Amino acid sequence: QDTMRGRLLVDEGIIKMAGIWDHLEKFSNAGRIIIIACGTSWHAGLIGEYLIEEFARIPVEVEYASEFRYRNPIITEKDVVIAISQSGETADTMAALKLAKEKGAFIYGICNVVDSSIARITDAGSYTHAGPEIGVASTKAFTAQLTILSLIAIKLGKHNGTLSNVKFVELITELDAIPKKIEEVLESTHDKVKEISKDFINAQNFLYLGRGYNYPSALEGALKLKEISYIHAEGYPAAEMKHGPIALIDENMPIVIIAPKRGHYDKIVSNVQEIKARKGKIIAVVNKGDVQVSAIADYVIEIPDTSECFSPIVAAIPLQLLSYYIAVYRGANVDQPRNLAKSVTV
Ligand code: F1P
Repeated sequence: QDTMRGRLLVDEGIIKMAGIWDHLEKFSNAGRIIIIACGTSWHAGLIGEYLIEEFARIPVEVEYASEFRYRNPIITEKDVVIAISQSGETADTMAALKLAKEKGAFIYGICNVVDSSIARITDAGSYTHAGPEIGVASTKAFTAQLTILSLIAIKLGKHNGTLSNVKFVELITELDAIPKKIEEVLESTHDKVKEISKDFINAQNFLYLGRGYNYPSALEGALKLKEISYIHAEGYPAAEMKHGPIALIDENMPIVIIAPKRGHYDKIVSNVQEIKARKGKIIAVVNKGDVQVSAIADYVIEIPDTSECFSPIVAAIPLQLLSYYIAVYRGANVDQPRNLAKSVTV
């Protein structure tokens, strides 16, 4: 039945929404794909790298547009450049794109705002259609960007023969189930996250840790907290903890650890034990029914199970809620954070 549903999704053109349908050869023949973006969109780009390399086996580089534009990067006509931008107006991303275009690269855009400046200079692209982002901090655009990147990676993998038909249908079917899981996670984690937030109103610092696909989730969780609650937060790959950040851990350090069971779980368990031994306050995002991490963590937030590659889409929701409620309890304006603009045009 699942296989039938997967086939139907493909036949109905769901995967066509990824917009690369007419450019598969261009992508497949690319020497490499360079993803350029800023802020939250850059974090989506990192997950895009994991997705495209895993499923389509094309080398991917992810660059901050704000760095790329000022250095002298090697770009050739064989490169495909993917620009990700919610607003489609970010000046750094636009400048980096112009540079890549001058060197003859094929430019693909993933934007939310239709007919925005970035959308206009691209050769092709996909709109995320996430609706207007009212607040400055990017939230639903992020999950929509991840969805588009998933579709691109899966479609390319099928085209390149690096993804079997069975796996292709399995992934598409699972992606189709994500909206339901998002509704579920919003409903099931909301009150819990709101409660947890109250204990961290006066926190000075936060660490966010994750592995694999959820390393960029950790970066994004930390960025959301910085942007709207003005608490200093660092996102790190959990495996890097021992190379420095472990020195920061004591009873005053809250640590959000993203620990779904299908993402390097055993390794995460040892990270959690290391944190506990140093008395860090652990807020764990785990799958429903989790035992090992939950037994050690101080706070547990349960999310539905998904393949590791889609878990950042689901994990983003409680992370966004956590930043939101901490900011609200601190009296911050969550929609208009100080010093930030919706699109950074200079
Ligand atoms: C990039 C970005 C956002 C951030 C804030 C400032 O915007 O860094 O990720 O939340 O709004 O701009 P964009 O290029 O994705 O519109």
